[in-house]
Amino acid sequence: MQLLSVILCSLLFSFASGMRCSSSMPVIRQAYPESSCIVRPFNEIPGLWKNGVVNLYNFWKLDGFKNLHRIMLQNFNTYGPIYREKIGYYESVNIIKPEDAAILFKAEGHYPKRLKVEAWTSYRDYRNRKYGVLLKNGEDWRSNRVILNKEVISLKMLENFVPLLDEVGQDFVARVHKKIHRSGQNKWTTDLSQELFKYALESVSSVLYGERLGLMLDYIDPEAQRFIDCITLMFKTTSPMLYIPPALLRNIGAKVWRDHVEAWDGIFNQADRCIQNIYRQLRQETGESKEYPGVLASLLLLDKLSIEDIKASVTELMAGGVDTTSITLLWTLYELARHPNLQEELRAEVAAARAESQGDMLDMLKRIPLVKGALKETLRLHPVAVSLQRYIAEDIIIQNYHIPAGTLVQLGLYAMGRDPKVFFRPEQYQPSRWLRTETQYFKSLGFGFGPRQCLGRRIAETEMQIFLIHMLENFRIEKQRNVEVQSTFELILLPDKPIILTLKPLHVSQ
Ligand code: HC9
Repeated sequence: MQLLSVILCSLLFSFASGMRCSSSMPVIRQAYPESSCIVRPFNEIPGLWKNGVVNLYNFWKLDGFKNLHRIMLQNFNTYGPIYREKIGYYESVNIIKPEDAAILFKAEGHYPKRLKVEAWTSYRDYRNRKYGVLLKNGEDWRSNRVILNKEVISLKMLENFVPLLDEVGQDFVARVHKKIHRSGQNKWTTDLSQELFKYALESVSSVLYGERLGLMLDYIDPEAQRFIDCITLMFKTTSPMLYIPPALLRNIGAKVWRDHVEAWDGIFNQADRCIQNIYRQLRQETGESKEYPGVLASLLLLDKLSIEDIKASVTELMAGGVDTTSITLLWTLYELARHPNLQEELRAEVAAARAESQGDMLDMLKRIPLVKGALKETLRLHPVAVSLQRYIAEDIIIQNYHIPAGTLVQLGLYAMGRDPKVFFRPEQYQPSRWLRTETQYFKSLGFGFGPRQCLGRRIAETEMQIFLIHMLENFRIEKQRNVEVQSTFELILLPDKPIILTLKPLHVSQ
């Protein structure tokens, strides 16, 4: 409480000077001449944006740090499909409609920029570490991103990634069978989150480094476990710093800043170890090997980015690939446990795909539209990111309001996913809704959009699809009755309580 008042006072002094985007008279673009008479100025957008400090206090009283997604939803209910807001030093215009998302992304310019997460840039500056593509902007971002795209997100790479990811998927299944066997009850009831963290880290590492960390074994490297814990802590400590400047927290020696630094230190130390290891091996290696060596070695051999740039982006991919995919898989298993008939339908699709592709995994992945729909459906109801944002590069008009270039505009992804005007019966988990192509226009945005979308997308999607294939082929997923789980915001959305699931083997013991 005392800390909060210190912060509020300092904020009052440092930010009383007002808004970041000064709104001069609206400059209406030539493209909208006939509507210019009804376009309303920026200052008339409804919402609470006049006093960031008061709003921060109210936000804090509502436990907003944890409830951001629910507060956004409520704001759309109060103000309609567009509202303006300022909390602490965080100022934005919020939108919810797919057609408005289309306008937003058309105005993102050549160098799309999302909200600057100052906690992350402050840490890099503080420790003198390079930004990777996650944090870079402008031409530096573009030139790095173009090279990384070819090695990380291009469809061509799937043939390299799939065998690596399939092996991890098979090992996960073997591990679950072992746990079931050990339980002596022919089933395993547990909170799978720790297991899924390990699965996700093992998967992303095998793609990045072409090597296994060994996390599917009984004894695991304590450093790898520490890495996992550091990522969770890093996300958790980021959210308050969205509203309160990290420089301020650092000056007053706040615990949240110290924890944040400790978390990133742990992440970078582990990633540095993995990277050094591959680097050393590459230098000792003689002759060409034909096998795919992983993203990191490919980038080093390609020799188009500096080693420091490669290290920064590879670390980001490694850190960004753990909680995000594992939580999405956990939600998916939870939904499958709640919908046994759907689970059977998916299982039938997977069995048919297996037969038709004669077990060739790359081919199989092209034959599972409903499984892919399930993942989209999970990201609709339980998105990792509550919102997508861009600082717009040009003036736009949304919902008849003029929004000047440079403004931070956010699409409320969580709110959109639950809006009955956008999705028919939004409360229902229905993967088949994604099989109809006409309904998809700017609605499936779980990985973002355009050139700034998630770089890890292809790895994440493939890793999750392969996981579901193996799980559906081997286990029936059940849950305890009557436990409703909701989301809580810790920079990414997480389940607010442990999800306890029961896995039962489909076939008599192996
Ligand atoms: C969180 O209001 C809510 O894989 C804020 C706006 C915001 C900005 C940046 C977003 C963040 C939200 C959610 C988490 C995101 C992040 C950008 C990248 C991160 C989407 C919506 C992903 C989960 C990345 C994390 C990478 C890692 C190395 C930290």
